Amino acid sequence: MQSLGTLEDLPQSYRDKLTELNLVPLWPNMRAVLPHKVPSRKTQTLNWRFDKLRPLLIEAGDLTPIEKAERRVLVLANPGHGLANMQATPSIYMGLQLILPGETAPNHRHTPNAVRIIIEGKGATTIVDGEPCIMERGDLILTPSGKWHQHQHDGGTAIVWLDILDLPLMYQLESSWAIEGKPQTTTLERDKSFAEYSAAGVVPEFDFQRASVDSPMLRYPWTKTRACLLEMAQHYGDRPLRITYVNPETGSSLFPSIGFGAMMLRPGETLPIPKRTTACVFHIVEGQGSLKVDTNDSIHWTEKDTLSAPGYTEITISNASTTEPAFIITADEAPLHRYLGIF
Ligand code: 1HN
Repeated sequence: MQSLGTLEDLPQSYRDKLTELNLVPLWPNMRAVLPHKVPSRKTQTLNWRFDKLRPLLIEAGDLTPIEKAERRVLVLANPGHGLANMQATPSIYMGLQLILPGETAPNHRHTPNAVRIIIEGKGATTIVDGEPCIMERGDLILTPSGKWHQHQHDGGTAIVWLDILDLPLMYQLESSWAIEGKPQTTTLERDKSFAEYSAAGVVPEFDFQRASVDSPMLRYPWTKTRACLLEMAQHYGDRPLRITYVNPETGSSLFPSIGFGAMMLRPGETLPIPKRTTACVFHIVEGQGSLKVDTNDSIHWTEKDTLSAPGYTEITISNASTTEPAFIITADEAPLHRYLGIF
């Protein structure tokens, strides 16, 4: 590879004149923005262990009342991106949110798309544009770009969930903003959209929209996804057990930015995930095992943990149990990469 001229090769007086006119020579920076063969990646492989994190989240409940937080969240920040930038991957934000019994996280709407994956606790509801969505372990609750949402918790113990947003992307696009709203009144039946789309291949006749980029189904219950993976296992021999979450009307990803999926690892199974361009995150719903990225040391994971891994890597994920399956929810930037033609 040809080595290129550096900034220091240029006379200071010339560099000063460039700066004065807001100009930068490309050639000293060329290799940094366009490395040969493999892109540079800031995303580090890591595990935010739930057992370590949980006490700090519970402590946040004592330290900061909901009125002072709006959303009481500890952000899973990937140090590779700089902690203050609150990125798990280039375009994925993740955080663990705590709501105590009786609390309400007030109504608002914003440009970033969000999904919540429930980790523990029962009795909370997110109202999305008037529709109350029940929140149970492993469920995906969608609040697509622009939809009003508020959370309220009527259960007896703290509820904790994982928020996944395309916030870093929206922020980078200088398009991240929110509006606060008056508390919503419930205008639709509980889990209306889930009821309408609860049977694959069947859609409600009068509300069928076909073209929307947002999924019309707002709650994807874990019990259904888990049962589907177990059913697939009956038919799949030893092929990988993976599903993709889709908009039930269009078959496209839940959001244009982030794709969601789930996988089941059979007892003792090791699944190689072929090299792909996108960074990804893993949330462990059930089980324990390890994650290996390229030739790095394996990272151990267990139930409720959340992990990240950079793109352009070979990932191997293994179930350490020889008797129980493991279930994992994944999120990645594949929809965006496909749109850009780089996947
Ligand atoms: C947000 O609206 C929620 O609605 C959670 O629960 C986390 C992080 C950044 C920006 C908006 C929520 C968020 C957020």
